[in-house]
Amino acid sequence: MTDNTMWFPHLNNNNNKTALIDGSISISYATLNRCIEELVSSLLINRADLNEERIAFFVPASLHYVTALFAIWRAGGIAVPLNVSAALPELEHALATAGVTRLLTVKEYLPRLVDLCTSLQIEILTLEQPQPAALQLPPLPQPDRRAMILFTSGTTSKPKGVVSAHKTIRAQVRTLTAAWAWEADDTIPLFLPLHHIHGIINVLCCGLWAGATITLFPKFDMEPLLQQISQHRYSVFMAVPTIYVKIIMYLDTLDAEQRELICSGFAAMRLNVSGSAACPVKVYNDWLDLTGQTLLERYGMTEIGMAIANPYNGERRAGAVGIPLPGVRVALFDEDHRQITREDTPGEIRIQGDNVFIEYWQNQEATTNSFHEGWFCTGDVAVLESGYYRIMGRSSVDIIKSGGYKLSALEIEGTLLTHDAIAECAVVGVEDDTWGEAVTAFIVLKSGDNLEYEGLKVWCETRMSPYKIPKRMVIRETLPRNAMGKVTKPDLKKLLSA
Ligand code: MCA
Ligand code: AMP
Repeated sequence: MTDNTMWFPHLNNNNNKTALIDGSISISYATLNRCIEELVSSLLINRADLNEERIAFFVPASLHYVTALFAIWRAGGIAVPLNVSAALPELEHALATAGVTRLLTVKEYLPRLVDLCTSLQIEILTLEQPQPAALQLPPLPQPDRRAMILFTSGTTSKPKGVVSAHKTIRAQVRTLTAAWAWEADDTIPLFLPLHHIHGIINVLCCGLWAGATITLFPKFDMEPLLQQISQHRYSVFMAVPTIYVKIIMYLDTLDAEQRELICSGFAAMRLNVSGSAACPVKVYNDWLDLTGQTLLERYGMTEIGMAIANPYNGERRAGAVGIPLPGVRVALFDEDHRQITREDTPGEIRIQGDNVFIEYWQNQEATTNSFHEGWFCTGDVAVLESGYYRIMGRSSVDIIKSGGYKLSALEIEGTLLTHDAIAECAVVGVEDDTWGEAVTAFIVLKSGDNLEYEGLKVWCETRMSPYKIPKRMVIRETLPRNAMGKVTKPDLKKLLSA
């Protein structure tokens, strides 16, 4: 097997080591591989290769999720993992944009999906019983073959589909498994959402590539998770800053003995990683005091996987994201596209390397606009200080990071504007100790209309994912605008702090 066609080396029918723990069930690599092969065969009935057919799956973290992802890859399709907490309009956007033709799910979710799939002419298959088929395995997918579409919010009103090829995913996984010394003895809990890179690549794919054992949680569930941690079940822990904040707050509610049991579980691990949003220096210090663990903070993005990280061996600097990961080229540029070579001068982070995605799905304009002279332009601003990058912010006020999720203010505004009582609105992220930024909606009502926050929240529930729903609503007579008529969002933020 050449390097270019390398498949997950531990996934084979003779490996009896535990790959996944799903509730009370342990699943070996051999069993997982057989499930994948069965589903590959069932997806391929009457054809030799899926030829980049887009197959979506709406499945919580489970053996079924992992089987679906790997079977679609192995059969030559493009995997479209869906957010299981998404509202119907968001699902419709993802399915229609990606041109999905089949959707895999579990019986429990059928009622939620049937009407939508019927209207989009998408065939639904349930994973509990894949269609029996004679075993057939096509050749391993070629490295340039498109493998996955993940939807990411940004500076447009609707999320864009980020397309990664097999070689992209392989580069991301191999870089991280080497940089963070993943090994088959590792054990890791996976409680992050499985429609984003952090859960899919950093935890699931890296763990399976290394032959490690991954315990699946349907979501972040503090008490059962910490109970297992107090039993020293894990060697590696990866989370967003909000999760560290929540654990620190929870530990504070416990008596000294209970707290010590949990902290000793973290202390015994070999690695705790924080990412997806800035880790406040206070959280880094509190975590060190409580557990003795020096958090390894890293920086990434759906379009590039992980790009910059504090070293596994070496100084892990609080408030900094570290140095470029092996194989990733990082440079800062000023607004005139001149590369910045001096330290202490802020600039936009631009990235090159095999880790970079190939395109936004069927959106040539967005793809072209996001690259400059071969560099992917992240929109994040950083500065190099004594050899380490420190993130200073983003070039757009329309991107909000809440609990690790990247949200588009424009997308939320677009939905709010369809409310009968709302005449104008502007959404901003307001600094928040738990969420990083809290979604805040400034609203001008139509004349004579009323709106209570609770009513707005209920209205939002069928129209957007729960984590996009504004945490706060401010009713205003007008919105501050500049001479061009554009809402001046920094002024809105100042209004709140005043
Ligand atoms: C839940 N809620 C939120 C969020 N999550 N509100 C704002 N922002 C959020 N992120 C709301 C719920 O709607 C609910 O509202 C209340 O908070 C409690 O919900 P619950 O589900 O109990 O919260 P939780 O389980 O504590 O969830 C917090 C969480 C979760 C575990 C931090 O948001 C999470 O898993 N975040 C990780 C996202 C992630 O993986 N991002 C990576 C993207 P109410 O009470 O009103 O009903 S990939 C990426 O960024 C790049 C590649 C990278 O660098 O990694
Ligand atoms: P996403 O599009 O969901 O992949 O989110 C990627 C964005 O998360 C990046 O563009 C950054 O703005 C942000 N991000 C990720 N890691 C960090 C970090 N360690 N510090 C600050 N921001 C981060």
